[in-house]
Amino acid sequence: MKLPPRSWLMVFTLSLATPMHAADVYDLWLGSAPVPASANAPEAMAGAERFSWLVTGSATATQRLVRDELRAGLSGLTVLDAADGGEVRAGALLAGTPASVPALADTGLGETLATLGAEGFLIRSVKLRGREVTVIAANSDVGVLYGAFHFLRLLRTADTSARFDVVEKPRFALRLLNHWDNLDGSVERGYAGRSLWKWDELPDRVDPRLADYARANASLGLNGGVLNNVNARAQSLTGEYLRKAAAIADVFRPYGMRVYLSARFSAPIELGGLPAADPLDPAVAAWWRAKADEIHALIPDFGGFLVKANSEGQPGPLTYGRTHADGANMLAAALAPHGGVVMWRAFVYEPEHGSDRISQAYDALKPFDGDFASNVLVQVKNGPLDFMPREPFHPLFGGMPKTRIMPELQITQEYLGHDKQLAFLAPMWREFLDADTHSHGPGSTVLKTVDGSLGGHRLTGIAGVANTGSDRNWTGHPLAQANWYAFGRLAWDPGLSSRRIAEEWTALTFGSEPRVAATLPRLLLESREAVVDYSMPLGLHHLIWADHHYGPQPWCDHLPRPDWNPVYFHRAAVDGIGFDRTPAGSNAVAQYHPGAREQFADIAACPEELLLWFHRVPWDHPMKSGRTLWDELCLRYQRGVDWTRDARRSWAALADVIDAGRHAEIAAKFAIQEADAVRWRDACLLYFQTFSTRAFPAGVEAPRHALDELRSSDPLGVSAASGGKP
Ligand code: BDP
Repeated sequence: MKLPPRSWLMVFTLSLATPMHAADVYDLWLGSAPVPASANAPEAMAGAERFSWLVTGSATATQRLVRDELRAGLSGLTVLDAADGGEVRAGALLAGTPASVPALADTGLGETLATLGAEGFLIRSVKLRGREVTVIAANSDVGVLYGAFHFLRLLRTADTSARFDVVEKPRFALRLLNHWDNLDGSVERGYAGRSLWKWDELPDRVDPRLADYARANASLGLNGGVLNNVNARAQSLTGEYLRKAAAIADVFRPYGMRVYLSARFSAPIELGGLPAADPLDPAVAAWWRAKADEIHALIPDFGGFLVKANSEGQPGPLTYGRTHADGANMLAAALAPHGGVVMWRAFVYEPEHGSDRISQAYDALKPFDGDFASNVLVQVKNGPLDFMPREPFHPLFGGMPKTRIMPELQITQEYLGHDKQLAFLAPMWREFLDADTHSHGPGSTVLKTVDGSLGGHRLTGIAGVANTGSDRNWTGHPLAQANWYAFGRLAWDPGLSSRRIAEEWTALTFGSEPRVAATLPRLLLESREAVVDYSMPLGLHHLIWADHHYGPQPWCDHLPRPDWNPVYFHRAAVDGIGFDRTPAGSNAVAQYHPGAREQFADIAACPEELLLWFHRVPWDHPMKSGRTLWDELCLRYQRGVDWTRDARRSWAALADVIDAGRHAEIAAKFAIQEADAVRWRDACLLYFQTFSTRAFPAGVEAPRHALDELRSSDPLGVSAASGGKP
């Protein structure tokens, strides 16, 4: 019987609505049940199997991955190996390159393929030798793999009853996860267990989980990982550890993932016995050249080095009176013969500097615009301070037009509630990518300054500090998987909306049960702003508890460097609050291009979301709402708390449509989030009230805690070591 198209859609939807199936959090967004081969067929094909035959190659490991993913993702496929030359039948799915599936040569898609580069792909419904077929084609095996994952994602999340006409290629060349994993198995700022790599077992035993990790990344189009912490030890460059890294690279390779390493700048001293690590010393350069050769002999597709130099105690070229460019270029020269890159971090601020901390990276690097070698990318955090819940964009975006600038985002929630709070970060990253730098006049978004469209650079990249670890659910908080997903999707296509990402991830992870589909994306999309509200609203920043960075400590003033202390940043006093970064203050606004600069510097034009970042404001300053700053501040904190209660209620209402295990685990996290939000509100408002001396406005609840109690109890339940790094 021929069903009208709507019914097909219903069959499709129902078959995917498996709300109560015992989902395994380990499976991430890839765990959905196979899509029926006939699913979502266009009217013309209704009643027929839409995908009955898979014609693909099996000569390489990646080709076999493509075959296995499609076979597992679509039930009822008969696989024909292209090498056997099998005839093309109606309902065939052809997945390959023109080399691996020769029949593709007759599809007339060559011209489109020529525009896709090494990693892009197309998915098309075409007529081949008079028969309706679907084609997933690319110029490389990995491109086909990306296409296969995308195809399965579309079948699971979109109405694909029309013909396929998809052409995709990644906007960034390097799409990397930075792992801050230490060689002892701990993870700096990691909240999801231990390092996935299990260094001590390598290279003899490679945890099979690493293939699952690489697969998850490939499903998003991520193509590399930096294995070790930016606070690097030289030991990671010893032969022993390079062999371990090579074993990881072997697992990653079929998935298109390359291995990179953080390099300690002083390694020639520590490993090579040289007296110094001066980048202009020929002996130092020769040591790095030999090291690069050694690495490439073990890992032929080694990606390159990530370097944190002259920052927070790490060694670097400045120690020898040399510049950042000298250091980066020396390493770049060692890697260039092998096609490797250097990612030189811009997270530099010097203890002796004395200027506004947020200005220091720009001051340190801007003078060298144009001096970096062509295989160097300068890796810049999204904001000029340090991964706060909200920051303006870093002025180095658009500030060094002759340099390849690579954004560094933080997926792990160092300042946004670790593994305990929901903070879906796609909206934060969108806000950043869409911010207008004015570098080439209005409309010069951050994205355009880094994707090659304004600078003309072909070597582009984006990195995210990973939130993965050995926990079964990978990310600590099950909903934090959405941030790994969002980073990967945006690294491939930075034009995607946060909503689309949230909806996709929800459907892939939880199925398409309508109440889940209506509730969870909403909670995801609201969550980051809620975290801003209850922790650091209106441009406040770094009010975090020292060392572990969990919970509020706005009163903290005892750390050895002034610019590690919250009081340095909020500057609350009887006359007001905020950091004056206008020309009357630190003048950090001068680092922005005209257009952005005036907007930030003008208290009337500055977005209220960033008000206290750029301005010092009297408590009675009138806000756009008509309220005073003090009242507005109080109500923002309260609004954040209110959101956590709504989130708990909304989540509780899904108990009958989400499997019990995941539901309970996430409900428990939301309970913590509410308690934490109350703590943030009470701590910040009671403390700031000692300066403002104003009452809380109507609508703000009476505090649940006393200030003394909050000052003396560590929110993580461990004693905050004084004098440590914040
Ligand atoms: C800060 C972290 C610290 C990192 C540093 C960095 O607190 O653990 O080492 O950034 O990015 O956010 O180098």
